[in-house]
Amino acid sequence: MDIKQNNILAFVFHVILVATLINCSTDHERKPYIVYMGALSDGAGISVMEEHQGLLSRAIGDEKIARESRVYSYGKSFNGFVARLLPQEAQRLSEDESVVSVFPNTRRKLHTTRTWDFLGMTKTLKRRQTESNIVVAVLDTGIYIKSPSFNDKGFGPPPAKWKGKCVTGRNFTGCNNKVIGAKYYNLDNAGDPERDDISPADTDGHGTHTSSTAAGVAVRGASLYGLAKGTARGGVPSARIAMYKVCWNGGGCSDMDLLAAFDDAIQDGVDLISVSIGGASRSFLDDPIAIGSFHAMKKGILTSCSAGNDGPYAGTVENVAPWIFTVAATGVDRKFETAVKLGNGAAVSGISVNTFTPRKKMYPLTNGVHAANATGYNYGNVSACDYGTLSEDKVKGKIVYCLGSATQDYTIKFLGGAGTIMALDAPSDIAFTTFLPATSVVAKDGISIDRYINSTKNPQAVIYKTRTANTTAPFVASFSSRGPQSINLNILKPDIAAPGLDILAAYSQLVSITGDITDKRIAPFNIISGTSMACPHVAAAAAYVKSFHPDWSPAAIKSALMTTAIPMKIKPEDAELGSGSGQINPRKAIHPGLVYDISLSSYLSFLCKEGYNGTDIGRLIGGKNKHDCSSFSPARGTDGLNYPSMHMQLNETASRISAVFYRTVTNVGYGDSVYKATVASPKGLSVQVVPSTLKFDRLHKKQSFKVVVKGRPMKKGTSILSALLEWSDSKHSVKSPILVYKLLPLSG
Ligand SMILES: *[C@@H]1O[C@H](CO)[C@@H](O)[C@H](O)[C@H]1NC(C)=O
Ligand SMILES: *[C@@H]1O[C@H](CO)[C@@H](O)[C@H](O)[C@H]1NC(C)=O
Ligand SMILES: *[C@@H]1O[C@H](CO)[C@@H](O)[C@H](O)[C@H]1NC(C)=O
Ligand SMILES: *[C@@H]1O[C@H](CO)[C@@H](O)[C@H](O)[C@H]1NC(C)=O
Ligand SMILES: *[C@@H]1O[C@H](CO)[C@@H](O)[C@H](O)[C@H]1NC(C)=O
Ligand SMILES: *[C@@H]1O[C@H](CO)[C@@H](O)[C@H](O)[C@H]1NC(C)=O
Ligand SMILES: CC(=O)N[C@H]1CO[C@H](CO)[C@@H](O)[C@@H]1O
Repeated sequence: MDIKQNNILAFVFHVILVATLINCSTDHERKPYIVYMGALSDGAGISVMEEHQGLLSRAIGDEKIARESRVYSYGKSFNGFVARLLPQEAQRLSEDESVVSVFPNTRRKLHTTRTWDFLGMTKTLKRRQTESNIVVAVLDTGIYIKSPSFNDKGFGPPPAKWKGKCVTGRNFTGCNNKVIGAKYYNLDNAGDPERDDISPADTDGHGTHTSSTAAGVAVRGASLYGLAKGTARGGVPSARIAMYKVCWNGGGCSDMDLLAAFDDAIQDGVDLISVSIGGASRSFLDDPIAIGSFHAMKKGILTSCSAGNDGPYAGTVENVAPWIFTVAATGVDRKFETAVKLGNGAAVSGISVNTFTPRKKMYPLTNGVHAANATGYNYGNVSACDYGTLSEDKVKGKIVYCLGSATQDYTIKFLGGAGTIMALDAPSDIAFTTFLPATSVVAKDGISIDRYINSTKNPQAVIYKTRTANTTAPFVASFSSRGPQSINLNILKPDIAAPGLDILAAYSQLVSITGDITDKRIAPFNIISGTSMACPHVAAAAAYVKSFHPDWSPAAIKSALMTTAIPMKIKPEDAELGSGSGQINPRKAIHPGLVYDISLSSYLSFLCKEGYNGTDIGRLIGGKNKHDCSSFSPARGTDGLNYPSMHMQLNETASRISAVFYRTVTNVGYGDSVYKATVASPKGLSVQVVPSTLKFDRLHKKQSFKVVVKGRPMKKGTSILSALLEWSDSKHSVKSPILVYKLLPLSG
């Protein structure tokens, strides 16, 4: 979901989340739980459904109730089911040796044209024919297939490997050769027919936007009412799209629906999965996105996920499993400026997406204090123009100046105002689409406007239509969630960054551009912001790499994009906790030189090292043989994984810095080559690479090295030390950030 809607909906979703997590012993109501059983067992003689029914009967102790309580069986790509259970039944199931985890179903939230040129992927870029065999799965709010971005002119039939389906329904009459698959999941009845189409149709706009960002065809002259005019185009315009609708208007995105979509997508033959959805981080075996993407990875499918919109605060990153590509959002070199002129001739500039052209030269101007409703409720903040504090009479036809929020435009429109100027407490980089002529200004400019209002009898102002302007980029968007992560402390997340601020892409015409029913603006393209918008950029970049290297593993594709990313102009308080390895550079990523690959068994060793139950880990691969942690070679080093970035978290009491990272790189550049390591490290951090030269005499040869990081206790008040390792053969530059993070002691 884009940022603004997020603010409103987040509360609702959090309430649901808390309610389902409370283990209420007096509650005898059955609730949906997900029972996850790992990989499919091969040919044990009974069907998956019978197996589930048997398990349920034993746990519940009543065959009839057991039959009624089963909601859904997964069994295409992994094993598991959903059932309505009492807490003690869920407990009994979790103790069964065939079960990996049991967790209550929760609901999660949804988290341009120019962006691809900005990323160096121009229209004339070299592309492979194979791009049209690539299928990008998008788990989202559905799709508006009539959008010009999904025109299938010139596309042949779906690739032969495609096994997916196309479901029709209200406002969705079928697929085409661009959007080759479309399904919806409503196991939890999260879809309300009063608010959404129970079909793959997109009544929100989000899914249409993310899908077209990944793989929309080029549409010339795309804009939002003339704003951001240019050619709208996905990153891999020849690739196919498969939509799996798992998010519902007003109902959020249910865990059980997400898992069902993964179960299908993996089997359907997709190449990449893009998931712009998140929720609080959890242990991997209780997290549907971590589970689904793990089974996708096993089948060679990389999953790209949004990092979340809870920045700029530290520790907010979501979707952190090491096999997920976790994406932060950046701003591009374009901003949306909305100018204001005051009656005294002064000009002020703010940001917003204001599609309205003024009809008059000037409008009367007022502020919340002057427009207060004397007889109204006496709660609420008048200067912030809170709902219920203003007088309709004093607002009608006027531009109202309000403090502190970028969301009062709705209130002012509701009261019949002519516009709003909002002064933000903290600077923000997001331009929101406004309900009426409106802009957000910085506090300092706000004070000068307020002073002018107080200084004259008839204050006046006019708000102009938004114009685009150049700005310096890239930078991490303020809302983009930051690390460090809390699940595996020594894997750096987010992994990578891509544009997610003010992105123009296709939109659903079943909804207005603000989502509000009183808004009559229906448009084929819209400008929205979020890590949701960044995620499909990375899915597309990964698809692009895959079209050149169809045999590369998900980890190799991820490595190629991470080690060739452009390190970002970073704020010292964030460092790579904001941007990961940097902004994607897809053109470079098709020739990375070296890759850090990760095999399935390395992931399993890593999970063993992280303390997950060995029997459960064995279940993730299935098969006849019993596996447990002793079957996998033990993970070595501080992080225990061949990750393309290096990270170490210290707790408050840790004194010295001491870490060893073991790494193996595979030569994918030239047969004969010599790579030398260089390290840029800050004062107080010693980084040694052993050996510091790697010689390769053929392609695909692997070489190992270790990185020894040492340092004295960090200076008081310092929490981040960030270094950069670069392997170079003079033609390739293979970069890995090394980040040491120390929790600052709680003050007081
Ligand atoms: C002021 O508030 C009262 C109470 O909510 C409301 O009935 C009245 O219509 C408001 N007056 C104006 C002019 O908006
Ligand atoms: C009203 O809101 C503004 C902006 O958030 C804030 O600066 C001010 O302190 C608030 N006033 C009151 C009385 O809460
Ligand atoms: C303008 O007047 C209002 C109401 O008297 C007051 O709250 C506000 O602080 C004044 N603004 C400035 C910038 O002086
Ligand atoms: C903005 O950038 C574009 C592309 O780099 C350039 O052509 C244009 O002249 C710039 N505009 C301004 C106002 O600097
Ligand atoms: C893992 O869980 C199983 C079943 O819950 C238990 O029997 C076993 O002892 C556990 N293994 C380890 C290594 O903790
Ligand atoms: C902090 O880390 C040190 C070294 O890893 C460990 O011995 C200690 O128990 C940890 N302290 C806390 C509070 O976790
Ligand atoms: C834009 C559009 O076609 N909307 C239709 C969606 O479906 C409902 C119910 O069938 C119709 O009433 C709308 O016209």
